[in-house]
Amino acid sequence: MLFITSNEGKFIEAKKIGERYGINIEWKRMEYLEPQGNDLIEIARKSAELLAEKIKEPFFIEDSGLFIEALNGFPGPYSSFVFKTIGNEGIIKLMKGIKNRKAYFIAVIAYFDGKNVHTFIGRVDGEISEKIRGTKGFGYDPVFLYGDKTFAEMGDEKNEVSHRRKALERFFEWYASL
Ligand code: ITT
Repeated sequence: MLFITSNEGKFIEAKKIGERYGINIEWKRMEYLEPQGNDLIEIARKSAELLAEKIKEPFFIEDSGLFIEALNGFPGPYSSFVFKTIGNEGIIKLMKGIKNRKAYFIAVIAYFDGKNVHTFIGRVDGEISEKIRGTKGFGYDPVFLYGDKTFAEMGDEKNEVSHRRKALERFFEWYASL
């Protein structure tokens, strides 16, 4: 099963989750055009449809984002750009003094079966930490608290509960039922 992503962290996690389901995930490292929009499902679907014009074999992509309640869902669909520009330090600064620290990650998988695109979603709820904590994982993991640990302090335990795990689980269950 081909996973197209430029993000190594996403691939490493998906690979391990796939192993539990007996699905071998191969990495195609590639940047692709992501249309702008407010809806991750639509972005993922459109990105997969555009890619399908070039890649004829079945593949999947994953569009994910961090949604912070007190910031009305920011950075959401802009998570990749925000991470590259202001990063985790920027998130901590934006959240300084804010009491409501609730946040969630969403992952949307878009699978192209050679003909049609199918989407699967996963969500995990947590909070934005007061400080950057931990060194494992990638992206926003050091600022995302799940219980009393950040995802970057959890390591492989993250794979049990993450948005990616849930989206992939839905995808693999559907795939196994075909
Ligand atoms: P591709 O589009 O090539 O797959 P990307 O890194 O650009 O890679 P997205 O557009 O989906 O991916 O952007 C998601 C952003 O959210 C990106 O900055 C990630 O680092 C971050 N992110 C996604 N899942 C995460 C996770 O499990 N832990 C921490 N950060 C995550």
